[in-house]
Formats: sequence, C-alpha cells, structure tokens
Amino acid sequence: MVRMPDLTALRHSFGRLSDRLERGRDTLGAPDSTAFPSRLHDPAIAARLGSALAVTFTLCFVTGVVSHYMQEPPSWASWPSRPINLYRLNQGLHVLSGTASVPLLLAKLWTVYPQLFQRPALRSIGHGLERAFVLLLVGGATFQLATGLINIASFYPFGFSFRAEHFAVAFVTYGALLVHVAHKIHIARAQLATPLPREPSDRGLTRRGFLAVTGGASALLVVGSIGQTVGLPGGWARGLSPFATHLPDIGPQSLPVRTPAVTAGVAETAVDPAYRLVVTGAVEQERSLSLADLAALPQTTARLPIACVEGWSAVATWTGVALVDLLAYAGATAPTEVRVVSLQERGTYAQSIVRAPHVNDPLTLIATAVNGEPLHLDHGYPCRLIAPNRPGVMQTKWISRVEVVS
Ligand SMILES: Nc1nc2c(c(=O)[nH]1)N[C@H]1C(S)=C(S)[C@@H](COP(=O)(O)O)O[C@H]1N2
Ligand SMILES: [Mo]
Repeated sequence: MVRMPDLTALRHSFGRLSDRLERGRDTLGAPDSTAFPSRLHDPAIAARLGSALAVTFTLCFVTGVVSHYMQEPPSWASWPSRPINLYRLNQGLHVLSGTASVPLLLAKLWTVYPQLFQRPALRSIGHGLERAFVLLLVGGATFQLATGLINIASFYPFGFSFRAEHFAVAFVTYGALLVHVAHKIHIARAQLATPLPREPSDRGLTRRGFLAVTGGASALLVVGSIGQTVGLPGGWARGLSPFATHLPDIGPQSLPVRTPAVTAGVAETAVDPAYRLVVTGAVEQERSLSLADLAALPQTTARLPIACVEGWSAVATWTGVALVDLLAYAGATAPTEVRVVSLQERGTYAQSIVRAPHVNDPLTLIATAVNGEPLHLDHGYPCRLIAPNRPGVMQTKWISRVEVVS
C-alpha cells in the first residue's frame, strides 16, 4: 500500500500564499507590506547583501577570466612561470569567492523576492528594461554558482563544455550586475549610510541577526574550503574540512588523483617495457629515451603544486629531468614552444602546449618521481609534466612525445 502524504498543511500554506498575492495585487507600485510582513524584506538588508555580492562577484569574475586565459592563452600572449603559486592562488580565490557567494545570493533573493509582485509589473520601458536585467542577473548568477559547485564535485552531467559555458555566461552575468549596480547605487548608498536599528527579537530573526547568520554561513563555507583550495598543511586541512574529497594528502603518494590511468585508457601502454619517450620536432637529433636513459640525464628536484580547476590544490616534491636539459640533449636551439603529448589517445587533456616562459624555466620538469618514489600509475607513470604557475589541466600525465614546435 502506498500511503498518501498528508496534504493539509501544504494546502494551508498555499492558501496563505495566494491570500498574500491577492492582497499584493491590489496595491500599486511596491508590493503591499502586509502581504509580506517580515521585516527582513528590507532595502537596508538588500543593500548590504548586494555590496557583499558585488565584492565576491568581482573577485570571482576577474579570477575566472584569468584562469580561462591561462588555460587557453591567445597566440600573442604567454603567462609568466613565476611566482610558482600564482595560478594556485588565483584558482583558490575563484572557488572561495564563488562558494562565499552562495549564501549571500540566496539571502538576497529571499530579501527582495516580494518585488516580483510589484504591480503594475511594467510601468515604463525603462522599468521593463531594469527588470529584464535583473532577470538576466538572477538567472546568470544562479547558473554560474550551480555549474561551479557541480564542477567542484567533479560531476559533468551536461552535454556542453563546462568551461566555454561558464566563461560566456560570466560576461552576461557580470554585465547585468554592472547595469544593476549603476541603477541602484543611489538607493544603496543612502541605505548603507543609515545604521541598522537594534530591534527586539520577539518577532523572530532581527535584521542584524539575519545578516550575521548569512555572513556566518559564508565564512564557514570559506574556512571549510581553504584546506583543499589554497591548501593548508594536512592536519589543519582535514580538521577544517570534514567533507572535502580532495584534501592535499588523500590519494596515492599523498596526492589527489584527477583521471586515473584506467579512465584515461593508458593502464597497459604506460607499463609496457617497450615504452620510450620521444623528443622530436625542431631538434638537431631526435631522441628516444627509456626510463633508464631519462635517469642518466641530470636530475632536478622541486616543490611544486598541482592546482586543479575543480577547486583543490596540493604541493609535492617532484624529481625528474628539467625540460630545458631534455631539449638541450636533443639539440634544440632557443626553443619557444613545445607540445607535450600523452599516451592517452582521446580527451581534452591528452596534450598541452608549453610556451617560452615555461619552456625556459629550470623548474619545468619531466617528472619521473614524486615524494621520493617513482610516479604512481595514476600520477602519470612513466613520466609527466609538472611546471610552476600552470593550471592542473596542463600538467600532462603519461607523456609519450615532446615535440619542439618552434
Ligand atoms: N593525460 C592526462 N593528463 C592530465 C589529466 C588527464 O586527464 N589526462 N588531467 C589533468 C588534471 S585536470 C589535473 S588537475 C592533473 C592532476 O594530476 P594528478 O592526478 O596526478 O593529481 O593532471 C592533469 N594531467
Ligand atoms: Mo584538474
């Protein structure tokens, strides 16, 4: 037997809501305050939450654009290879500012939702335009935060390229935000200049209480994510982030894995004894190196982070042949662009381009070991690229070919 849920309570609250809407409908202009009696539907609160959102959205937009262009630099640009942790910091700020925005946005939408019932809905063309921009802003902001969170959860249910959509919608959203700010700045200024009253709490949450709870929720999410985004020493990170899935010390060799060897389809080719690393392209002498040949070249060790766009980063001690040394061994003269190709046959990350600053940085490694052990298969055995100030997606694993493009 399937028991029918008791719908009485639901019907009651629906009845109350339609009552309110009926009353709201009779009024002109602003929605009737008796229809939405909570003191929290207040422009003073909206202005404060709006200011906080303007800060977090600006930070998120700027770091997002930087991250996008670091992954896909236009042909005329190249990113510096130092400071080592720049991309890591940028990506951390992006994820943290986005995460902090979630409670702020929810609280702001709740504060202002009675505005949906303004009557008449359209007073003039200008008013209509203003409302259209607000619609764009709300839709865009919700889409951005939702897809961002889904990305952090390493979950790709949609049939579109996450980065392309997230990048395009960011401009629509931020543009709509600028229009909205321009429109509201006078009201917001006046609201911010007036301190919030101290109120008795006998009618539920006070205005100050509501802002404190919202700010507290944001702060808690940020503190709980720092351990895995920007990175904290293991014990700290774990203590502060009980639910994190990519803490710096979870995974083989105390390092998280993104795309294991089996998923990439390289579990067999990577352990084939006939494996050789081929150095080719604009070189004097094409080379084909076994792991023993690689070990016989000068070795470099460096502490470098992997900073994944999915909102985690981790530092490790990498050892291998510096790319400059490998290229010199093959007789490449003044190389400026190198393509690194993986044993992996398909997928966006199966190869990456290394531009001049990284080609010539002595810390750009073809690593064969991490934290004192030969690379685990899931970390890119037999060898992988690891370079300073570079997005995780471009730290190509299971390298089969190094091609000097120019
Ligand atoms: N060939 C290949 N290399 C790759 C990937 C991949 O899917 N295939 N993933 C990249 C991504 S997104 C990240 S964050 C890092 C993660 O390295 P790790 O799994 O050793 O932590 O590897 C990068 N290198
Ligand atoms: Mo990644």
